Amino acid sequence: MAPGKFITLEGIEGAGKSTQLGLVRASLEHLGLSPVMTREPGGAPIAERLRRVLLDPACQGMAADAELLLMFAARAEHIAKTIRPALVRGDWVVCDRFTDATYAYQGGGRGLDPARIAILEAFVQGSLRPDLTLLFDLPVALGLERAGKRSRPDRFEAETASFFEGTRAAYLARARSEPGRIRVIDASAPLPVVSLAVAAEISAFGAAWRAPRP
Ligand code: T5A
Repeated sequence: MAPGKFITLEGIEGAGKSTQLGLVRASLEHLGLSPVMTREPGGAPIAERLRRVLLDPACQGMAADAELLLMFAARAEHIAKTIRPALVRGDWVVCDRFTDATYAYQGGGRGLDPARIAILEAFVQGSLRPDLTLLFDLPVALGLERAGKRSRPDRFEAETASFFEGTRAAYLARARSEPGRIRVIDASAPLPVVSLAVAAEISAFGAAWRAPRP
């Protein structure tokens, strides 16, 4: 059996990833697939417990290295319990955030050295990398305005605009370095326009892999 494919969604706060997840699922189901939908941090019982610590506003002031290691601890659990078993079964996996978020938030936002993140990436993931990543890009002010409608901001949503400028810049730098994998979607556009772009990307990627091989 062919291994499944791994699709991730990325972007700064309020970029609209969660809003588009249903459409991603529907586009894949249209191709006859039953994708496993998951998220980070989280996606497995112990990883979800680590997520609560990572997002808890009461944990403000956590050391950047501790935050980085907890992200990868949650990821190790998520890969072992959810992602790898699904891919081995031949299922497709759609994940709301993955390691590009670590390069963006802990690298671009917190200022940690990407070379150290790469060491943990290799240690925790081996050769596992997403096959396709949709990066929802929009100006920081607009993302924060959209996310700001929530009553109780989590630990990351409480960060400054300059933190998210660093995060966005790191995301865009990764997209420039891996244009084949990371597809940038203009998330500042009205919802129907973003949805059309998402459906086009997913359909093109899905159809290419679902097409009968000679
Ligand atoms: N994190 C995560 C790290 O620091 N390192 C890591 O390695 C990982 C994996 C996770 C946090 O963890 C951090 C990053 C995050 O801060 P989360 O709750 O999962 O926390 O946070 P987000 O994934 O950022 O979720 P958000 O809900 O903030 O962002 P979304 O999902 O991108 O935004 P969404 O879809 O909820 O949309 C926000 C609002 O905008 C509207 C929606 O209706 C909604 O009200 N909207 C639009 N409005 C107008 N036009 C459009 N095109 C719109 N699209 C959406």
